[in-house]
Parts: sequence; structure tokens; C-alpha cells
Amino acid sequence: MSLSVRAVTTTVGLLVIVMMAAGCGSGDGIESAAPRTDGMRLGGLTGLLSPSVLITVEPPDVGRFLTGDETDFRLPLHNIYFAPSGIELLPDWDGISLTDPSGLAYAGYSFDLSAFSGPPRLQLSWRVPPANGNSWLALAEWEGDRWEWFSLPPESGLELPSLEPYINAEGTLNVLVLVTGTSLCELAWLRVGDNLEPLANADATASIGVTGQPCLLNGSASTDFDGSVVEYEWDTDGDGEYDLSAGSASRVDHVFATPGNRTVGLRVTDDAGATDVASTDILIGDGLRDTADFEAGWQGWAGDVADVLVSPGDEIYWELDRSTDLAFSGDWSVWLTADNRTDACKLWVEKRYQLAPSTTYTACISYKFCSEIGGIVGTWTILAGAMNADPETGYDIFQAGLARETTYNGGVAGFTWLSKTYTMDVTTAESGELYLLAGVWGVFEVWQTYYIDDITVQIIPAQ
Ligand SMILES: [Ca+2]
Ligand SMILES: [Ca+2]
Ligand SMILES: [Ca+2]
Ligand SMILES: [Ca+2]
Repeated sequence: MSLSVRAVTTTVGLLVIVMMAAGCGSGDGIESAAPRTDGMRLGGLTGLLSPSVLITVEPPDVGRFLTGDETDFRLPLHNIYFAPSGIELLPDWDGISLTDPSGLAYAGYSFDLSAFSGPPRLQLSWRVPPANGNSWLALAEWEGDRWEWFSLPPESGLELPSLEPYINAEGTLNVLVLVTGTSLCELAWLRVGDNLEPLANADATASIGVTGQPCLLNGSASTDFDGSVVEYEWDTDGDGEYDLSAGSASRVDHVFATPGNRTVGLRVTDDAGATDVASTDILIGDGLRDTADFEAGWQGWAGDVADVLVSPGDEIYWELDRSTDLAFSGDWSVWLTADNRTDACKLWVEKRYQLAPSTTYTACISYKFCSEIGGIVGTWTILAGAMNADPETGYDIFQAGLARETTYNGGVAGFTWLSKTYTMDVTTAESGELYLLAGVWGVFEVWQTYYIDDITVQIIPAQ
């Protein structure tokens, strides 16, 4: 087990341990809001509650208090590990192995409730819940100068008659989360108050669409911090009426029958019935929409490379071909791979479209891009764009206002499919030619492999 655990046993920590040994051992199974009555007085309460030893949390009606990834060494804590997805509490950890005889882990939080008017409710979300009877919340009771302890049922929170005794004149609420036993637990978050409203995020994937063709409305960036979004409804004509329900699907296709600027509304509903709205603008035009999934051949696309020659007669190893190694749809995609000894190679797929001569279009290319780049080292660059001549050289493909973006996949281990969309205005040549392309530029001297699948091209007259 490779953990970097901070087993901090400060004076504060010792006080808490002593207190816990005296107070929590009997475990009277309290699940209601009644605290234990046997005191657990702390002479050092004032010192314990100084801001220097407790993490300070934003007002909870903002709704985002400690999510577990806010490493802060000011916490009074014991046997805590800050994991990316939450706070691990390891009651059996002694700093070396899982044999700590104290059987105790805790973390302290300080909330600024000076502007809080919500219900007296504390909610916890466990990624790995403690065993029943092993989790506790302690609230600083200011008047009595003591902590009041509440046993917690797993996967639950605390409903109090009032938070008043626990909020001091400055509006501070101090809470300790504590687990006993021998099992590792992970707390995702702790918050004060009621259900948090979801946050709607509407996106048309592409900011343009083609009349009479499917246009993907995308609400997948919508979130609900303390639950989940259970319904997505769209107002496709901007009249305030949500006319398209996608149920729990965050993405849905819609066909716009006529061209024009459209404002599309999204309403999301969370699992507690709360809603939020957002909107996005889409320009619909009479144009062309073209897709390729590479299942039945190249579908008009072709591979090309540049800057792969190290010296005359010595070319780097590269391949660009249809492949069944990995696919987003079906069995086939396109893979691009190179050992990149030139530190400059470019590999891409391109397709030629025949349009009106010397006319400015808005072109959008959307596709699935698969990257295993989870770190900064070895990060190549995505190249995507449109130009009015056949892209042949590295110089060519930098000429048309091409998108350049890192191939970083967000830190995920292994190959990960990402959604990419690039939109640009481009004027056709006198021949009416327009080339769309998508590929990579090997900006570090490392071997990398990428995959491309499910390309959608939309081209409409520029406004
Ligand atoms: Ca919610
Ligand atoms: Ca409507
Ligand atoms: Ca495919
Ligand atoms: Ca070419």
C-alpha cells in the first residue's frame, strides 16, 4: 500500500484522542439530533478553535465547501490522507502500516456561517463508508465550551433542531469528522444546509448546425454537486417552453428546419427536484454535413504526413492507417503513430470538399480523439482546421488558422476518448476547394500513438 499519510499528532490531536477514549467508546448509537450528554469538556477549546488550526470553509450557501481535495496542513487531523477524490480516514494507520492501536482518524472543519440561513442540516457523502457505528460528528458547543458528539448512521448526515448553540458570535461553526475501527473510509465531502441546486451547462457541441440535419445538443457538462441530474429538457426555439425532453440523456439530436441564429435553452433537474437553466447560441445555415466512422473504408478521408525525414534516406518510423485496435464507434478508427526523432513530425487525415469559389464559409470539424497522454511530459499537439489548398507540408498546415491544442487527456491512465470540436472561417480558392484536416504534431521526441474516429464536418456560409 503506497500511501503518504500525514499522521499529525499535535497537542490538539492528543486532546481529541484523550477525549475520544473517554467519550466515544461506549457508543450509544445516537442517530437523532440529540448529542451525548456526558460532557467531554475540553479545557483547551479556545486554543483548539483558533483559525490557525482549523480549515476555514466558504459560506455553505455557496454550496461548495470542503470537497476533500483541498489539502490544508492547518487541519487538526490524525491518520488522514488527502486522496484526489476525497479525504481518506485510516483509523488503523500508525504512520507505517495499518496497525495503529488508537483505531482513530479525524479531520476538522471550520465553516463561516455568518450569512447562512439554511436548514440546520449537516450532510456527508462517503465514497467508502465507515461501518455502522464507526462514524461521528463533533460540533463545538460554544456556551458550554465543549464538543458535542453525534453518532452517524453510514451514508447519512445530521438533522439538528437548531445550529444556534454551535455558531459563535463571529458566525463560525466548527466540526470534527471522526471514524473509529480498523477499516479505511473515504469522505467525499461535508456540507451544511439543504440540497444544492444543479448547475446547467448547455452546449451545442458545435456552435453551428446545418438546416435539416441533426444538431447535437449537449448538456453533459451540467453537474449536481450532491446528487445527480436526472432530467434534461431543451427549449429548441427559445420561446421559454421546454419542448424537447431527453429524459436522463445528457445529449440529444435536434433538427432545425430553417436557417438563422438560434438560442436554445436547457433545463436540468436534480434527484431532489431542484432545477437550473442555461442557454447556448447556435448558428443554423444551409450547408453540408458529412460524417465518417471509418467502418466501411476511408469515406473520402486520406492520411498525410510531413517532417518525418531525419536526414536523406533516414525517415522516422510512423504509421497512419485504419485500425481495429481501438474504436469509438464500431470496430474501426484511424490510428496515427510515430517515434518522432525529428521532434517536428505531423500526421493528419484530410478530406477535400468542393464548394462555391472564393466564398467564405464557417467550417466545423468535430471528432473523437483518443489519447493516452495523462501527464505533461511527451504531450503532443492536436492540429485541426480548414484550408483552401491541399495540405502537404508542415508549413501548409500552419497557414489556415488551425487549432492547436494539447493532447493531454485529463490525467487518465491509458487511452481515453475525448470529444474535440473546432470551428473556423475559411475562404475557398477560385477552384472552390476546401480541405478539412485533423491530426497531431509531435512536439516532443517521444513515441506516441493516437486514434481518431467519428468525424463530423459541418460547413455553412459565414455570416
Ligand atoms: Ca442536488
Ligand atoms: Ca420551446
Ligand atoms: Ca468507427
Ligand atoms: Ca495532403
